[in-house]
Amino acid sequence: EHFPVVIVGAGPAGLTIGAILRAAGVDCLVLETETREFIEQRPRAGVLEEWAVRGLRQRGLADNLTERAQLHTECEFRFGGERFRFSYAELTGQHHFVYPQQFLVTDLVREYADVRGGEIRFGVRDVRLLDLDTSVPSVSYISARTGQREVVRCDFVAGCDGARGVTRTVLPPTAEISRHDYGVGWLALLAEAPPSNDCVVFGIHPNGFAGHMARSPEVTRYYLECPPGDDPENWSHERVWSELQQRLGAADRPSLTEGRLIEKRVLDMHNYIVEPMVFGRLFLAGDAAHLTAPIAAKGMNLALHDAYLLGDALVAYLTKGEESGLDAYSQTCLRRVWDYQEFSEWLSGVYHGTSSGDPYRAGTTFARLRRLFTSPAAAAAFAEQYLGTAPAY
Ligand code: RFL
Repeated sequence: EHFPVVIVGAGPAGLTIGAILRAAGVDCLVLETETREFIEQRPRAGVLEEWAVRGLRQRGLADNLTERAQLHTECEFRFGGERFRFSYAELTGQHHFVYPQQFLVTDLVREYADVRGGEIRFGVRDVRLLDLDTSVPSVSYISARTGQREVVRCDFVAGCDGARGVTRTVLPPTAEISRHDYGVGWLALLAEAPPSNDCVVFGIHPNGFAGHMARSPEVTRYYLECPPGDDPENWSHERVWSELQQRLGAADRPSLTEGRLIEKRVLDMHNYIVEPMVFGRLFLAGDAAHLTAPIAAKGMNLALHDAYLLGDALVAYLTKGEESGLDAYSQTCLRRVWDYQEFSEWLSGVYHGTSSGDPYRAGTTFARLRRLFTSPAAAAAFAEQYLGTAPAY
């Protein structure tokens, strides 16, 4: 069996690449360890930048999103019992789209498989990559259907299997992996409760950071800074809501609307970046190549950025023999990755400075926050990075 491209992983990156290839008449196969039902319900990210949505629209992948996504124009910082509104749309004319990741994945699966006729093999196990440094690589896996190991030959492998995948593990020792550990954990929560504010809220509090992000009229995502490696069981319903009320409280606002917690997991906040994102005929995309802790809500956007570039570059090569897109792929992706990494680093300083127990870090945190609300230049710079700039190409 032979496919021009085998895509490992049916997340936003892999499915977008598949949809781009199918639209250009390039055949491909997607391999996914989970079931379709599982990936269509896995809640994660929710924030999409304008250029990322434009990219989906240009590729015919944003019909449902355009109808259902919420537009966000402001965010709010709360500290010292007060709240400070940051109206980024007013400053830049741009906004954020809020569209839960599982909705996007559902749309992409439908478009790739049901509309464009692409094949996905779900429930595969033990994916292995072979002969990547030749022009005839192959991928093997244990099939859910037959229980047997099956081998697919291909011209290219797209490694889109996320942070816990296997494609990154076959890189040679020459690949450089940079890591950064923020030294904090975030308790990621989903509450069956309507949002308690009309925009995203960042609580900067001596007890730790807290975040409030609408996901839908019925569900709200919350984050609570906690020690890395903390056990979610240490966080009872009562403790969670009491900390959220404290850390997100503002004197002139009613308390948060509480609800049942339907997700409660600790994320150890860390990042990694693989350079280059290419090894022979293997091209990594999305979290497989670079993990960005959800501090600045950038991960899904970066996954889409990679997917647009790799999808277009593979089409150009496989249909016209043009190599320039594939040659530039890693470098172009990494420029944006590092830019977003740097912003996450800056924002982490703001979120975690006052709870660090270090009065020096608390002092610089407040200086950053004051600057944001008193200096138009600082506000413009923040808005630009918070919203992400459109790619130049
Ligand atoms: P994904 O979405 O992880 O998809 C990878 C897919 O590969 C499958 N897989 C394999 N398939 C075959 N063989 C293997 N060996 C495999 N191993 C794994 C997996 O089952 C999965 O289906 O990666 P992709 O496509 O690169 O997309 C990246 C995004 O999912 C990720 O960056 C975001 O979710 C990060 N993120 C956020 N990003 C944002 O832009 N905005 C946010 O607000 C935001 N919030 C978040 C987040 C991530 C979170 N978690 C739990 C990691 C909030 C959370 C809580």
